[in-house]
Amino acid sequence: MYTQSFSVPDNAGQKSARTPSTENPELMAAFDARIDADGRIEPQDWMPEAYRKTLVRQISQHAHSEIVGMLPEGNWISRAPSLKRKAILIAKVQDEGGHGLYLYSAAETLGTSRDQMLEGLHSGKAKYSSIFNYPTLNWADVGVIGWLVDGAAIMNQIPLCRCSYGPYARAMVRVCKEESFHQRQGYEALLVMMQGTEAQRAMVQDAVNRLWWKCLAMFGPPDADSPNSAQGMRWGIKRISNDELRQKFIDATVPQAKVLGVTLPDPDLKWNEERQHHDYGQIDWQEFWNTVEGNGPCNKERLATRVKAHNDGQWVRDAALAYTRKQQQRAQKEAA
Ligand code: FAQ
Repeated sequence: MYTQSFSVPDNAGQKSARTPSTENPELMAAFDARIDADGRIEPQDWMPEAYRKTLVRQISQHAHSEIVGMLPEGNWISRAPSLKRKAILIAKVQDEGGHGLYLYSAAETLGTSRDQMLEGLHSGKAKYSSIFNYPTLNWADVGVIGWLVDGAAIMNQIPLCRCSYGPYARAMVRVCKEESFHQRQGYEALLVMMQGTEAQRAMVQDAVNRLWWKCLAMFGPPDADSPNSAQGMRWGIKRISNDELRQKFIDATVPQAKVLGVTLPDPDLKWNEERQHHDYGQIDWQEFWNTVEGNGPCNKERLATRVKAHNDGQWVRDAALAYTRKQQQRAQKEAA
């Protein structure tokens, strides 16, 4: 269960004296009692290594998703159809970068360094959301990312604001506010296109057709095939299951699609009076796993772009470190 792609060394988090043996039954009982009482765990608190490891896995994957998620939309900054859309898109992509940074900071409080996490991403060992391995072929894709991808991200992230790990939960509050703006801007951009020409309407429908099923897969495998869910729920990291969130997203999106005037590409999508939910068709899980395993249409391109950006930015990190060293030397001289 803990053989995740981002493998945290077994001694991660044991650097500080605050982490006694995981065998200590008293500490374990106190931890369990806090979780049972729906309390928060903070970085200085004792926690079982498996809890720490799960959080590093999830938070770092989440951070990587935000950072890699900048790429499909970033491709459109230079091709946005107006100055207004360009300004909005620059701000949105910048927000996603900010989310990545809050999340890396939250994961660092668990005793894993940012360099370790980035190494996981750049070497292809770490996972990030499957959705960002698909191409953005036309301008409507940018609107659909806002409407559906950010929409799915919010549905998944609102419950994370109540996650048992304090730094992650607090980061999620701001992230969700910003994602909510992103979702609305995407929907508004699509509404404008749908009131435009026949060609614009066709572009929106094409983008929805290509991205709908990929967005449903963002919530992760069905509950029955989700190895991390049971323990994640027990620890109050996950509050709502993958399938339940997927269902909530579908139920919320169907009326929005109607207002927009697009057809969701699923002939089996229909309201079920008895369940009080929409029934929907089969997600292609084989295609999902193929993408998660690195073989989706854009995996290699996304990683190569990310690694190049990191390497190209080395001089900025070097300059910042040199500046800090100089400041420290100056302060020491003045204090002497
Ligand atoms: N893609 O046992 P579960 C965004 C993996 S942010 C790739 O169900 P868990 C913002 C999973 O890691 C989007 N891999 O796992 C934005 C696990 O593998 P592992 C990201 C996936 O953790 C918008 C294995 O499958 N959001 O979009 C995916 O209990 C627009 C078994 O799965 C988050 O990361 C997937 N879709 O539940 C940016 C939210 N699904 O690690 C730019 C936080 C599953 O054992 C533009 N994360 N896997 O090797 C979560 O809520 C959870 O981690 C889940 C997965 C729900 C994603």
